[in-house]
This record gives sequence, structure tokens and C-alpha cells, in this order.
Amino acid sequence: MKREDLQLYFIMGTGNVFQQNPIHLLEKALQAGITMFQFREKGSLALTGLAYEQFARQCQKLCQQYNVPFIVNDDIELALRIGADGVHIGQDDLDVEMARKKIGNMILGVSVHSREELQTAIDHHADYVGIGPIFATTSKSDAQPPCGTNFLQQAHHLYPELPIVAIGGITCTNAHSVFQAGADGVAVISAICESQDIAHTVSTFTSLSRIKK
Ligand code: 3NM
Repeated sequence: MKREDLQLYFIMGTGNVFQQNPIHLLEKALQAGITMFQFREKGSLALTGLAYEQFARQCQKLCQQYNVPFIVNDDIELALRIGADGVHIGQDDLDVEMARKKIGNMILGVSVHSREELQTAIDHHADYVGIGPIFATTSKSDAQPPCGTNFLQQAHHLYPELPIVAIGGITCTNAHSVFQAGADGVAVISAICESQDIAHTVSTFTSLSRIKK
């Protein structure tokens, strides 16, 4: 993957979208210029079985049309079955070494919260790490308390070559602080799902980024 793909990383599942079709919302976000997409179908009302896989394939097809990497959260079997571009895992999911073995050279993203987790991700050739939640979030029920930008800054100084995406409660108004701390990009759910003007939201985020495409 290219480091700049992390610039504006949109994460979505049906549970994040209200009063509109999630596929239409994804298409608007792709048209507006998101640079990476994560399929994250979670929660008590999440799709299952055939509907789950069909929804994943619809999202994947749209991402392919816009040449945007399609990443699957947690579900390595789904990612392999449909030929996703990559997988993102948290610390409660499969361990990093096993994930890397299973997916070969597909993109591997790992959420990390400490120096130790960061080192393990690097040792097993994670392509990027996610650090968060930077700010309070309502989109992840089991999120840890907000960690601010200190660890992000530390990780960036320790491993300047490592692509890092910041996550958790990031909005157009606070994104500058994570870019300043060294993030290559921001990963967001609600900032886009709840936006009244996705094109404006996307262009605001991308104008704040250090990466100029
Ligand atoms: N992972 P929003 S925070 C999916 O800290 C996710 O690892 C997090 O959603 C982590 O942009 C989070 O609405 C939710 O805050 C991000």
C-alpha cells in the first residue's frame, strides 16, 4: 500500500448509517475523495450470512471502481474469500503473526495502544498501525478511554517510516492536532456518516493533511 492511502480512511457498516442507503453513502464518500475504506459490520443488528457477504461484495465493487483499497475488519476468512485488498485487526482478534501468515502479502493493519503492541505489529510486518481512540467516540462500544496524541507522537518519532492512522472521535475541527502529531491520516466513522455535506467534509479533512496528493 501507499502511505498516502491512509489520508482519509472511511470505516462503515450498516449499524453506522441511519436514514439512508449505506451503499449510496459509500458512493458519495468515494466520489468526494476518501482514500481507503474499511468494511466493519458489527453490533447486534449486523448483517449475517449471505446478506453480510453480499453487502461486503457491493462495497468492494464500488471501491474497485474508484481505485480505493478495500479492507475488511477482523474477518480474515471473508477477506480471503472475496479477495479484499487487506485486513484490519485489533488486539482482541487473531494475533498479528497468525494474521500475517494467513493473508500472505495482503495489506495488514493493526490497532495498537502501547510500545509493546507497536513492536509486535512491526515485527510481523504490519503495513500500517491504527492508534486510538484519540478522542472520545460513541462508534465503538468497547473502545478504550481516549488517549490523546502523546502515544501517536511517540510512535511517529520512534518509527518515522511506519504508516500511522489516527482513530476515534476525529472531526474536521480536531483533525489538525493528529496530523501535527505525525499521523499520515485519519480514520473516521461518524464524521462522514453523520455529515450533512460529505463533499465538504472530505475536502476539509484532506486540506488539513500533510500529504498533498
Ligand atoms: N476503533 P468515530 S475507535 C472503529 O480506538 C474504532 O481502535 C477505535 O469512530 C480504536 O470516528 C473507533 O465515529 C470508532 O469516532 C471510530
